[in-house]
Amino acid sequence: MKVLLIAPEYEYSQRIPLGIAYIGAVLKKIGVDVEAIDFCVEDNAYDILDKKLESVDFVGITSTTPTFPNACKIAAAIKKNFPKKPIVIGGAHPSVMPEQCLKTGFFDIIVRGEGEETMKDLVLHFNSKIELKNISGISYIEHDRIKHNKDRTLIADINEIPLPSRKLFPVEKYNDTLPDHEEKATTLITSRGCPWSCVYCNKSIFGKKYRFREPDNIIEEIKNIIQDYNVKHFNIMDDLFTLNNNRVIDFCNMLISENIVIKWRCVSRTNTIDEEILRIMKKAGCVAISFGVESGDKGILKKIKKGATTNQVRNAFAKCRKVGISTYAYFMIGFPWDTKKTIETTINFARRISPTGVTFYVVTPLPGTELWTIAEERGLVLDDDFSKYYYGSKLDELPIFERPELSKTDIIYYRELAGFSISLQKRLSLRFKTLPLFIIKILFKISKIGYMRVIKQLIKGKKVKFSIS
Ligand code: B12
Ligand code: SF4
Repeated sequence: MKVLLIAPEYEYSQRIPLGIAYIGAVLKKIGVDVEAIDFCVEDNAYDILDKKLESVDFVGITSTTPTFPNACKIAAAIKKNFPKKPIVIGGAHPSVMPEQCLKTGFFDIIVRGEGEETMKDLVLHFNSKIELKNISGISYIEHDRIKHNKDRTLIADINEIPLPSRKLFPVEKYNDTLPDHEEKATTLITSRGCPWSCVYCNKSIFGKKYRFREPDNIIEEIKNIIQDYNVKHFNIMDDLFTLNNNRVIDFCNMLISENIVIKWRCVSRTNTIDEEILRIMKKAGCVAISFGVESGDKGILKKIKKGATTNQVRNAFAKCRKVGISTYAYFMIGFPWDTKKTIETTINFARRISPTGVTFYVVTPLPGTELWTIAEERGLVLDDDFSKYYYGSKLDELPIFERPELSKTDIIYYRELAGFSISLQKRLSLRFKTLPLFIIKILFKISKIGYMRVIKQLIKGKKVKFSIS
C-alpha cells in the first residue's frame, strides 16, 4: 500500500508540517510506503503531484482554517484526473467542520482529532480488513447521509508515537530560524494539550489534558536531527512547554549533562515560569521565549479567559530580561469587547513591558473556538473566505469582521499605529518608552507612511479570493 501525504500552500510557512510527519512515521512503521509533498516549499508542486498520484492508493491532506481553500484546490485537481482516488483530510479545520468539508464533495473521509491511530485503521480499511463504521474519529458519507463515528480517545502515552518522519520533506528548503538568528532551525513538539480555555483557541485536536514526552524521548529526536541535518537550533512550538516544571528541569539538566550544545526557543505562559527555571533554561540553551499576551487591558484579559494578569505578564518579561532570555510578545487587536480605549491600553502596555519583539495580530474568530460561538451569538458577520483567517498576518487583508464601535479601518489603523509606536520606541532610547501615545499618534500622522499603508491595505483587501463558504 502507498499513501501520499500533502500540506497545502501557506505563503508564510517556514516550518515542516509535523502533523503529517507524525502520520508518515506511523504509516512507515506498519510497512506502508509513504510519500509527501509540502506545497509551501515546492515550486512545481502540482507537477510533482501529477507524477506521484498514479501509484498511490489514497491521499491524506492536512488543513487548518486558512489553508482549507488551498486544500480544496489540491483535492479538486486530484479528483479531476483521478475521480476514484480516495482523499482523506485531517487537521484543526476539518476536525471542527467535518460536515462542511464533506459537502464540498472533494473529500471522502474526514479524520477528526489526533490522527495516528485513526490513520492506521484507515490503512486496514483500504486493505479491506475493517469497515468504516468501525473506525472511531472519522466522518464520511454513506448512502447520501453524513456519518460521524464516535470520537477517538487520545493516545495514552505519547512517548510511544514514533518520532516524526522529517525524511519525507526537503528539510533544507525550510527557512525556519530562531528569532534574531540566521542559522537554520527546525520545529519540535514535546507535549500535547493545554489545560487553559482561551476563547480564541481551537482545542479540537489535543484538548485540555496535558500529555508530555519524557526528556530522553525529546533528546533522542534532537540527537537524530543534529546527526541527520546538522541543525542545532530548535523552535519548541508546544502550546505550553513550561507547564510541568520537573519535566523542564530534567530536560535542561539532561542537555547540560550530555553536553548537547543547542539553542532553542519555546512558547510559554507568563504564569508558569519563575526565575529559577529561567536560569536553568538559559544554561541549557534557551535563547528566547514567546508569550501570547493578547491584551494589556484587565477587563479584556478576563473576557478572553486568558487566566493571566497584567502583573504576571510584567513580572515574566522582567524576569526574562534579568536572566538574559529574549522575549517575544503576541498581542491581538479587535476582540468583540475591545474599544479604541482598550486597544490604546494594549499598545501602551506592549511598550511598557519592553519585549525584544512584538507582533500585533487581528482578532479572528476561528471555527471551533468559543470566540466563533460568541461572534455567531452576537450576530457579527464574518467573512466567508477562509483564506483570510490569518489573524491579519497578511498585511494586505482586512479584518474578517467589524462592529459599529470598531470598524475594519479602525483596526487596521491601530495595528499600524501599534507597529509604528514600537519601532519608534526601539529607535529612541529606553528613556522615551513612556512617550505619550497622543504624541506618537501625531508623529504617525505626520510620517504619512503609516497612513499610506492603511489606505493600501484597504484597497488590496477588497480583492476576492477562491472562497468556500
Ligand atoms: C506550529 C504551529 C504553527 C506553525 C506552522 C507549522 C506547520 N508547518 O505546520 C506556524 C507558526 C507557521 C503557524 C501558523 C499559523 N497557525 Co498555527 N499552530 C502551530 C501549533 C502550535 C503546532 C502545530 C503542530 O505541529 N502540531 C503538532 C501536530 C502533531 O499536530 P497537528 O498538526 O494538529 O496534526 C495532528 C492532527 O491534527 C491530525 N492530522 C493533521 N493533519 C492530518 C492529515 C491527515 C491525512 C490525517 C489522517 C490526520 C491529520 O493528526 C496529527 C497527529 O495527531 C498549533 C497548535 C497545536 N497544538 O497543534 C497551531 C495551530 C495549528 N495554528 C493555528 C493558527 C490559527 C495558525 C495561523 C492562522 C496563525 C496566524 N498567525 O496567521 C497560521 C496559519 C498557518 C497554516 N499553515 O495554516 C490554529 C489552527 C486553528 C484552525 N481552526 O485552523 C492552531 C490549532 C492553534 C490553536 N490552538 O488555535 N502555526
Ligand atoms: S494557553 Fe495557548 S494553547 Fe492554552 S488555551 Fe490559551 S491559547 Fe490555547
